Amino acid sequence: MIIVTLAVATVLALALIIPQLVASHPAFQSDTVSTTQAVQMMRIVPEYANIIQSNNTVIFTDSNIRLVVLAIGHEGLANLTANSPPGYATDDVFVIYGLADPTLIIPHDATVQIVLVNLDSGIYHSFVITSFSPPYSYMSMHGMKSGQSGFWAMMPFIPPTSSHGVAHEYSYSVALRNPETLWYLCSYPGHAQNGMYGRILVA
Ligand SMILES: [Cu+2]
Repeated sequence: MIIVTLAVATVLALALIIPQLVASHPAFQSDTVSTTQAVQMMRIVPEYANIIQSNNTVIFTDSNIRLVVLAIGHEGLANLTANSPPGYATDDVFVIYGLADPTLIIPHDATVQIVLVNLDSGIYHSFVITSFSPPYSYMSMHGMKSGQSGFWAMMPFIPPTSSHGVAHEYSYSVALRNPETLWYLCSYPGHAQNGMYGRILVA
C-alpha cells in the first residue's frame, strides 16, 4: 500500500513539475491558431524569401528570418498546394511557403525563428535541425547529440489539430553561424524515415 501511495505521489509530483520545466524554458513558445490562420500565415511569403518552384527551393536574403512551417499529411498537402513532394517523401511532409520539404538556402550568421504548426488531425510532429544527413532510421534521433555535431534544438512533439480546427503552434529561434549543409526533420518515430525532412544550405 505504501509503495502504491509513493508511486502515485511521484507521478503526481512529476505531472506538476514537468510542464513547469517545459513552460519555463525561455527558448520555446507555444500557442494555438485556427487552421485557417495557419494556412494564411504559410501563404504570406516575406519579401526576403524567393520561392523557386522548379527545384523546390526557398532562397532567403535576410539574416533575420521568420520561417512558417506546416506539418501535414499527403492528403492535406494535396488540398493545400498543387506542388508535389520530393520522391523520397512517402507520408507526412513539411509545407513551407507552398512547397513540400523544400531545400532552404539561408545566409550564414542568420537567426531563424521557426514557427511550426501541426495541421495533422491525428499525428504528433516536431521540427528539429541536425547535421546528420539522411537516410534516417525509425528512431531518427538515435545517436544524435545536442550541439554542433548533432541537433540544434530539441522540441517536444506538437499535438494534433483538434476536431474544432484549433491547431497547435510551437516556435523557437536558432542562429546558423557557419556555411554548411544541415537538415530539418520530424523526430516522431518513423516520420523522417518516411521522408519528413529537407535540406538547409547555410551559404
Ligand atoms: Cu512528424
